[in-house]
Amino acid sequence: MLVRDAAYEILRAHGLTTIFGNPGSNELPFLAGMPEDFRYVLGLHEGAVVGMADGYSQVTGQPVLVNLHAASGTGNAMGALTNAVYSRSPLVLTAGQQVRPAIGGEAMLSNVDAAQLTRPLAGWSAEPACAADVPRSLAQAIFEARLRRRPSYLSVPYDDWTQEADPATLAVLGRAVERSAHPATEEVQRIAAAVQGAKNPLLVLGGDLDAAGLFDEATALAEALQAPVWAAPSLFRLPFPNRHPLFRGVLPAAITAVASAFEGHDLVLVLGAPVFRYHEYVPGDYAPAGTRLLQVTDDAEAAARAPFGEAVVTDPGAVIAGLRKALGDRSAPAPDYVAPPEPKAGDGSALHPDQVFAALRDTQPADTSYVVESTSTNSSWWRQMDLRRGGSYYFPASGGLGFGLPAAVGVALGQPGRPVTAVIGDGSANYGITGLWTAAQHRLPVTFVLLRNGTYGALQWFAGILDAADAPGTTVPGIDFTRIAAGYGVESVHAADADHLRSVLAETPSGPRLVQVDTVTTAPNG
Ligand code: TZD
Ligand code: CA
Repeated sequence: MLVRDAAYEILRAHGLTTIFGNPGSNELPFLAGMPEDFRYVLGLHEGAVVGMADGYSQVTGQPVLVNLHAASGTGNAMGALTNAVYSRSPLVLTAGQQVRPAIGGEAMLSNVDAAQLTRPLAGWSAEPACAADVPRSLAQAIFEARLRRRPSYLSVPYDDWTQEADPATLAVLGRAVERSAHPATEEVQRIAAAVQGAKNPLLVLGGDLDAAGLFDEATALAEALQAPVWAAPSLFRLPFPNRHPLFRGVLPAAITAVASAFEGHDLVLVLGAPVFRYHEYVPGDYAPAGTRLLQVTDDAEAAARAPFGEAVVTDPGAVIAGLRKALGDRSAPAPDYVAPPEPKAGDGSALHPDQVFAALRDTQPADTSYVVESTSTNSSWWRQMDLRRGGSYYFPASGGLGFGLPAAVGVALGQPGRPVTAVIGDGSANYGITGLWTAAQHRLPVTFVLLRNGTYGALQWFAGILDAADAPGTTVPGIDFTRIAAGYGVESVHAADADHLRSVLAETPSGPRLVQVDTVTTAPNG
């Protein structure tokens, strides 16, 4: 058996049969042997490749293979990798390396010091010391990604693939590595006692809960407790229905603002989130005196780096189940969902983002997965949307733009049958625009709503805060995305007004479509 055949057996055994990639010469000897039951999803830029793989991994919950070209392809992928780190997506990145005898002399396409290249983003990275160690190393890359819930990186010299595998090393083919992180009964009892003993407990729920399929369980827990719920700051997935009467919103990503939200609560229970992913730096006390914070996460690094509070590193799902049991059967009446306000109006020639999101809410199916990368429209979004199911919302987890458009492609590939709508700013779109081509090639029924305000709106808002209003480089006028879409083979339309937008969105797409709409610039908190 060749090293390459062993590699495909390992990938198949672990379910990595969809490969996202952009190949070069170093990768061809591997790809030449790709078996029939694998599919290769070609992306035209490595940022888009990783964004697609990230979306796919987030909806399937599984490791996904990413095939990059040497150091240059890896470099193009790095920005997108920052998002995969914070969404905890187990991507298995591989890059083709020059043949072994040529690496030291830095022949063209040598990946110099390859294992260092993706540090510190990749949780584990390596280049096998010899061809015989490639199968074991590939299995390790998969296990490392799964166990750490973090991307891993493997550089493989291309002369390795066609070497005969050492039969002894094929022992790795049958390996299974699973993590079981259930809390001890006493641990759950201790948390339950804290919650039941609290006068006014508050829940802070993170994106990890949605990733673990715990949206409904988290909702049931909050209802049993009748405790108010905030979503964790810098939210990348929604863990709770946003119009539920217990929902208070997404915590603002600043220390003092979070502390204010905790005012009057003697216990804050954080489930499935770091404490916390702040953004705007407003130093001060992390919490009011008298507020105890208890974090439950299976991310040991997130627990270790938190600046305050207690943490238990364990499976939040098991804790939720244990708490629900401890609380007994307190079935709450069906909640009255909070009605959205009237959308604000635009200025005649451009719509207010409220109007766009109200149109989405009223026209898109209730189970739509939204991938959002529009940074200045955050308040509008939560004001107008009504998301009641798990897997409804994806946002770039590190704030690295270029995720949204390709991730929508990956989400559609990973969950065929569930509608996907991407909401993308006219700034953000450019970082991942090549994803349109992949959507067209696969005829994916994704709606890309392009909000065109001609600005880097969020930057203009930030410029005000940072006393930098005269900073250059914050406008992006003159881009017609309908023509770009046409060039990539995606049907497109410019929605002239709110009624036109609604009638376009009401149609069920059979393939990808881009809907461009002019919007007024708003502030993320406005
Ligand atoms: N480059 C990358 C890869 N990520 C970033 N986050 C930025 C630059 C900086 N940036 C932001 O943080 S928001 C933003 C930029 C350029 C503006 C995005 O513009 P948009 O959305 O049109 O997508 P809004 O709604 O107009 O802000
Ligand atoms: Ca914009």
